[in-house]
Amino acid sequence: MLPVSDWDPERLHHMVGEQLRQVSIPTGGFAAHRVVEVAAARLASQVGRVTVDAGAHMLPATMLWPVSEPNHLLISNGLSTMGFALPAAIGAALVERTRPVAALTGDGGLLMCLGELLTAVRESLRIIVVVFSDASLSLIEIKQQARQLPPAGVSLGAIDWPALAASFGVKGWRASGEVELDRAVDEALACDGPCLIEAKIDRSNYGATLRAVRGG
Ligand SMILES: Cc1ncc(C[n+]2csc(CCOP(=O)(O)OP(=O)(O)O)c2C)c(N)n1
Ligand SMILES: [Mg+2]
Repeated sequence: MLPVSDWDPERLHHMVGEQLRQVSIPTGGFAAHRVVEVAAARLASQVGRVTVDAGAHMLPATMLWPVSEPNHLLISNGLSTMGFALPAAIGAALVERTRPVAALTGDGGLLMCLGELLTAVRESLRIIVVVFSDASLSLIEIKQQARQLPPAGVSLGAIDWPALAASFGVKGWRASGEVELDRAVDEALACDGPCLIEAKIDRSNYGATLRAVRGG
């Protein structure tokens, strides 16, 4: 029998609420936490597993995606390697083919492993890739800003993600707001192979989120 917990449920409830608030700082545009919430509202009950890459987007993604079963959110914890979400989603989709897998990834991380999309195509794996498109290695950019350094080596430049997906024979959508994302997710659920949704985000709250979560 487990010993009686000495955790204070009220304090715990307060702490969780505070952490959720820290990753949900509103912006004037389409913020990453809203991407997670809108995508999860439709997808969380439909997908077998969700995978998350490394970067600023992982803070709202891991905190806000509802997970009801052990091992259903996969992330490279500790080493936090980029380029993890898509290959991990391929593994998860091979293990369980009945339900789709959601892969939540930054644009930088996806670029590191994009060739794997061809593997997913070849194996007809139902993977819904959601790219947090901010044309930046945001987590590193924020750390540079925190040290009052000018941005260096963090800008990705423009990428037409739906066109890139199409060149792989993969269906793609661009969502710049909640209604577009909701519609794209709905259509993505009907795909019988991999597909890709570019969520064009406003990353202006990442600095405040990171300061709140990590204290600097
Ligand atoms: C293989 C690897 N290289 C470098 C890093 C260091 N790193 C952590 S987050 C990050 C930027 C991630 O950019 P992106 O994928 O666009 O996500 P964003 O931070 O913009 O959400 C980098 C370079 C890493 N974690 N893994
Ligand atoms: Mg990025």
